[in-house]
Amino acid sequence: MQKCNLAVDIGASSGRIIAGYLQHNKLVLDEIHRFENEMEEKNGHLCWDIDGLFQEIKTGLKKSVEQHYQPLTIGIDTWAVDFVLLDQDKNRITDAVAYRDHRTDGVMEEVFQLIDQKDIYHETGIQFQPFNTIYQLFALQKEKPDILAKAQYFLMIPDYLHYLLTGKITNEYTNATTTQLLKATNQTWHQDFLRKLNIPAHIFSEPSHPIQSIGSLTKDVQEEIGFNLEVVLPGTHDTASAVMAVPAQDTIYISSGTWSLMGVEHHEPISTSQAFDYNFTNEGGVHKNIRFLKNIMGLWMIQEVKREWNDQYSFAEFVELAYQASSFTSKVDVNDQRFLSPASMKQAIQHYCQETNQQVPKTAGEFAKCIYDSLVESYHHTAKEIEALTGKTYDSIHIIGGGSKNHYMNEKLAAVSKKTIYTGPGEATAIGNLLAQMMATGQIDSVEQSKRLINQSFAIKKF
Ligand code: ADP
Ligand code: LRH
Repeated sequence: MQKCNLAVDIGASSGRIIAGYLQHNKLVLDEIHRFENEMEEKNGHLCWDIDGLFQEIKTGLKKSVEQHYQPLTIGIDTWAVDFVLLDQDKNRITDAVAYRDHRTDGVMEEVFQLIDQKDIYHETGIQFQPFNTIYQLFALQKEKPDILAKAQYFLMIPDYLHYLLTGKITNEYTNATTTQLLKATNQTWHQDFLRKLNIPAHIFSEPSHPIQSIGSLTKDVQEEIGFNLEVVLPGTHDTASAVMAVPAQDTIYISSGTWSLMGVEHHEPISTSQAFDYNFTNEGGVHKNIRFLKNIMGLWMIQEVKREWNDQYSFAEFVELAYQASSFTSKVDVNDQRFLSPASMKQAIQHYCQETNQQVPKTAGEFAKCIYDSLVESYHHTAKEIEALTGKTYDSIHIIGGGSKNHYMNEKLAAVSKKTIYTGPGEATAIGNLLAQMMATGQIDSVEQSKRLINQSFAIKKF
């Protein structure tokens, strides 16, 4: 039996359970289980199948033993901002509504009537996204005040999955920062904002920092899977775990998946008026550092086009089709809110091109090239904003996550940015999650050692 740590990494498009262990100064990964994740309509809202995700985690735990592993610890990370509420008996009283649901349409502006927008930014350092938890909670308060009145516990998605495993209530820090309800100065819940929005303060618990054990499995889970192990908090925000696995420190990174999260690691928040104008965020890092970055609409756009094409082409095939559509040059502003949750991504892109008097894409290759070129243009522009905001010039960009396999975009970004582009690892988020567990269990003792380990263990490509 090989001893290992288990990372559960669930992104908006898929989840995976990866076993990791150290061997000959290398981090070895083995994918135990992979499953789809998608939103579904439920009670009039777009929701995640949270019970289904928990089943997949238990399936992964059972498979790990069948595959001859002895897992010592497990930690879960997922996408940010979404949450559920529990009542006083710790029963779930809300669906896991997804951030692309339309319940937050126009809500951000209503909140600005109650709290000055600039105050929100200066106090929290978090960028404005219509789906931030603060706006989701306000939408819920308007739609179902009785539910908030009954609520006793606020749990973000990974907190809830950790609760189902252990029975322990935590509000993990890195993910809590994405609510836009934590004070940047002392990492406590913003009592004044909560009061102004009529959100009960008692549902939140003091944020727990990653790299610590939260307990072992409940009796029920132990009986079902047949063994016990410790649950260790990683950076439960997937992007926080991903940033831990950027192979270098003094570089711009792009965590490229459903979203493209582009930024730098910083020692303190930058919440100047220029950062406000450029809408940059200061999310909490695993080592209490700051993830200074911007959300860019990301590969969600090609995921949706792929789905509308009935999955006729794989992601790798879309990349090849983009090369073939070389004469197609139309581009869109990827951060236009129309692309956040459109009924049809293809139509949303076509309308944008029509409105801006550009050639309208029709073939799969034209759509792919339009999306990739537009994302690259946005990366190039964002790199300049990062340099202006930090007052530093960066020679390189590290691309991590599933999107780092898109060599069309990698080549294009190298050409337009004139920076060295490094790509990989593709499973950066799961790696960061594992590194946190290995730090908590004394297998790794410094950030430097973890960066060295990544470089020794994974092939990093250069463009
Ligand atoms: P998330 O965890 O945010 O759901 P991932 O990190 O798994 O996302 O990345 C998914 C994205 O990676 C897909 O949208 C796709 O565009 C890209 N991708 C995955 N495999 C390939 C491939 N073989 N070639 C090109 N792109 C790929
Ligand atoms: C990426 C991510 C991102 C958030 C978004 C909701 O998966 O966590 O950092 O902004 O999902």
